[in-house]
Amino acid sequence: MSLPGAISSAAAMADGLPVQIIEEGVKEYPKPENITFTYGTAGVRTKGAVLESVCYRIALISALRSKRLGGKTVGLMVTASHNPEEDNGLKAVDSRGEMLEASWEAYCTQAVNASTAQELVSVLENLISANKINLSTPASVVYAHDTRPTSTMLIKAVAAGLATMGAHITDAGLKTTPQLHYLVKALNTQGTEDAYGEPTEEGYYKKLSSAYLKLVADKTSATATPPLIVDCANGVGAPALLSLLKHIPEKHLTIKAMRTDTKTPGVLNNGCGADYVKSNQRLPAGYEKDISYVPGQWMCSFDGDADRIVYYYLRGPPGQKDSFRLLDGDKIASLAADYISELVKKAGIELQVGCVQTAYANGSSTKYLKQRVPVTCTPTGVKYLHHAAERYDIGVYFEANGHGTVLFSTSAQRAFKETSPASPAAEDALHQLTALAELINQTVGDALSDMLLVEVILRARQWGPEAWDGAYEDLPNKLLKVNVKDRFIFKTEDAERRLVSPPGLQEKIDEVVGKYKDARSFVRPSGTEDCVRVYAETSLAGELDSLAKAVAKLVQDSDA
Ligand code: G16
Repeated sequence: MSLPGAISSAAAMADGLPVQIIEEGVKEYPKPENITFTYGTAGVRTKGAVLESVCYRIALISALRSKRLGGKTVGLMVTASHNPEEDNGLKAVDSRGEMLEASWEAYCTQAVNASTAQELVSVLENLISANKINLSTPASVVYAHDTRPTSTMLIKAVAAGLATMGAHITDAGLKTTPQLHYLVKALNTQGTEDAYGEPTEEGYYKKLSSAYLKLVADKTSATATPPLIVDCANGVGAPALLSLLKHIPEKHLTIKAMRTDTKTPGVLNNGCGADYVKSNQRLPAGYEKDISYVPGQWMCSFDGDADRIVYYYLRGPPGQKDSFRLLDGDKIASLAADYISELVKKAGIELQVGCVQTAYANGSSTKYLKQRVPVTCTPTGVKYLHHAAERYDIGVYFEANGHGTVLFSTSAQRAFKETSPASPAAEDALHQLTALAELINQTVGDALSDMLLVEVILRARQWGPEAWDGAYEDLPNKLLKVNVKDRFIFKTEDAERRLVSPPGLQEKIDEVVGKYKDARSFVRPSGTEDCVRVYAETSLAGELDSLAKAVAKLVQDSDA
């Protein structure tokens, strides 16, 4: 531990914060000048090289969060997920495995920007008094990291912050983000009747694989021949996928893992990964020569920390015009919501299945889903979708970018186990629902678990790519990034569908959009990258580029 004065027990803190040790920590991990950090969509995210002070300070807050929750374990994940390799970040995970309680985010932002140790201590003291935190309560924090080169240096700062607060520390090492969320929930429920699973990486693989094998035991593969090609984004999803596959006999899942290089500098998310494929609506770079085209072959891409997944296939040889077909988060949501609703009906139980999307959801997907289940729209960010999904008995939530999962309420899970089936078909549906609730990582979107879910549904339906793709036709859509001087002047309302600032810009966007047939466009600041995102959707493919560029130009001009 780099901080010699780290205190060893919570009891030593009963009289107040260890101010002197915090002062040493602030010296050891000084805040870079002229940088303002924000705890945004998914924690703090920026260049990895400038993040040590952020890691040290958020670790202090995490220990306080654990104390506030009576000593339950909370989590910290060092990752920048879909961002380029030189970026890094820190996300805080609450005790049920969900994202940090929103009201604490403002304290995180204040703490990471405090310019002196005294200022930092006063932010922490405000947090302690507003939340009535008893400092003598023990704290427990588990942390993990992805494969980025800066992760090793950053977890040292995390560990130092936790040691400053005398927290009980578990270093989970290299993990996917959803594995860390799983560990937090599993640690806190261990030994209770709600035990989520064995709190180890191995326990995670065992839980997913045994649920999967129950669900596919008697079904032939829809994707096994040819194998499912998985682009691991050259990230932590690669070793995780290989470990998972050790638990699943090849006859039940055949995978060809691609982009699995976690060692060569610069390759993470570079020309590959879910964000590249979704944003560019094309195969990972180089696939044209790296894969031999087989009609009907399924492919999917994870992102850098394996919390997103998108599917795709080719309708003709690679490179042939319009042969690439994307099955993104919206298509996965539709597949899952449909299948689960049908099972609920077959089981003969009264449960509300609902779906949660964001403004990025393709208009066709929303129309399709609304004809089947209630649909809610929230701002971007898993934290918003997750809470909205909790309001349904079974809440399916997916962002178009492939980040999502399904939540089963406690009463729904009880109904699966306690309902007396009226027929063998109902009994089978209840067994399937029970196994699905085990298979799906209910803490957060999880590429591995979502991949198994898709596989289960495709086998049950005996669907090939066209059948799934045929559910609805996406409206032509485009996502652009615009670099601006200060993205924080862009403020939104109505689940990010309209801008309230800069003044007058929304009216100009409305005017432009009005010139196109059945078109839609919105602008919002990214919470993970230093840019403003422009989304455009039209009914006529030929008009798409012109609309997206026109709105992007309005954003650029407003910044002049
Ligand atoms: C994170 C969030 C997602 C969000 C994405 C992009 O994903 O967890 O909810 O959609 O960032 O956010 P923004 O448009 O604000 O930059 P990930 O996979 O990068 O952790």
